[in-house]
Amino acid sequence: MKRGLFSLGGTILLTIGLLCFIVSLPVPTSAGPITLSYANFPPASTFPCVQMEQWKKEVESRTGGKVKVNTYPGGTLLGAKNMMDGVIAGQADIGNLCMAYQPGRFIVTNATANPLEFPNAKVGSLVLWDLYKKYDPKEFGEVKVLTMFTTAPSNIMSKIAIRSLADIKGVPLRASGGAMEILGAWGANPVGMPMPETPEALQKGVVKGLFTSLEVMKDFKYAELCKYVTVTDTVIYPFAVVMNKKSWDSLPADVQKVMDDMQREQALWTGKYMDDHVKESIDWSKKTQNVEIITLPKKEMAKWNKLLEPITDKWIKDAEAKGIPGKEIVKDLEKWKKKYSKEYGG
Ligand code: DTR
Repeated sequence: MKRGLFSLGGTILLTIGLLCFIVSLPVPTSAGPITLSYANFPPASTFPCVQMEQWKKEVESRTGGKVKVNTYPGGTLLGAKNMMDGVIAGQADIGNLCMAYQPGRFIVTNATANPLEFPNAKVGSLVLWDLYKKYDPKEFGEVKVLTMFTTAPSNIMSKIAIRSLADIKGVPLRASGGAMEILGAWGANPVGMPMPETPEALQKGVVKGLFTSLEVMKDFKYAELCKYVTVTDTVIYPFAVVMNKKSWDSLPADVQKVMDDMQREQALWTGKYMDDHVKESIDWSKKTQNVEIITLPKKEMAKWNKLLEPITDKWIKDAEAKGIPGKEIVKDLEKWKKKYSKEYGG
């Protein structure tokens, strides 16, 4: 009897012990992948969103599915003007912004929006990345920068034929940031607005054209309204992809390494995509939309370029007045432009 009770007691204790042990075991969390939200302002078909989907594909693949990126094109999560502050506030983990929309806030990186005759987006993007890496501008201090890239050089797309400075005089044309200064120097009437607002402004006749890279003739179907392109190959627009600092700090080291290893690679990938896509867009515009490509005679082009000379000097003066080494920065941009033009075409 005693032995029976004793073994019963032992069994109960054992059972309790076992239960306690089981309860103390950590609950296997079906945590699944780390999920990140990525906001973008223009429509899904445009180059900043093509880059976003490429980055998503690469990160998900290179992390072996440890990370899942949910993308929000077309301003569905954050728009062109509140992208940076939205990411800083954590409304999105990641966001793509165009620094040209806030020239007073992003002074250093908008140095690339001076008329420095960058030959294409590959060279522009690699130069922008070197600029960011060397000067580490404080305006990006509250975020983690994942990559930067630029557009291809800008040209005039218009409803009316512009063949001379006389033709462009007083014509309302859409642009942003440094490109506004250039239109003003040529005597046009620059009208500033982010890209997504441009289709309506063209439809309503608020503007008679726009001044940016030519892939938009296809991606935004501007070729249906603008039957003329005046080739100037002038200013590029700088972009950045930024991440909320807390979101970045919460990532495992191996995931951070994957993203860091893609920074410069993505700058070049996007430059290549942009340059190739501009060629496709021009061909499509000429063949299917009967667009006329106007090349200015050398003498005429020289007159246009002459008017732009004061712009970079003014940018340097304004930057130096704010304690930013404007002169040194422009010297570096010219040096890096020369270096990358050798490899990526001038
Ligand atoms: N920031 C630009 C540059 C630009 C060129 N192509 C696209 C496509 C989608 C958004 C922006 C851009 C501009 O506003 O012109």
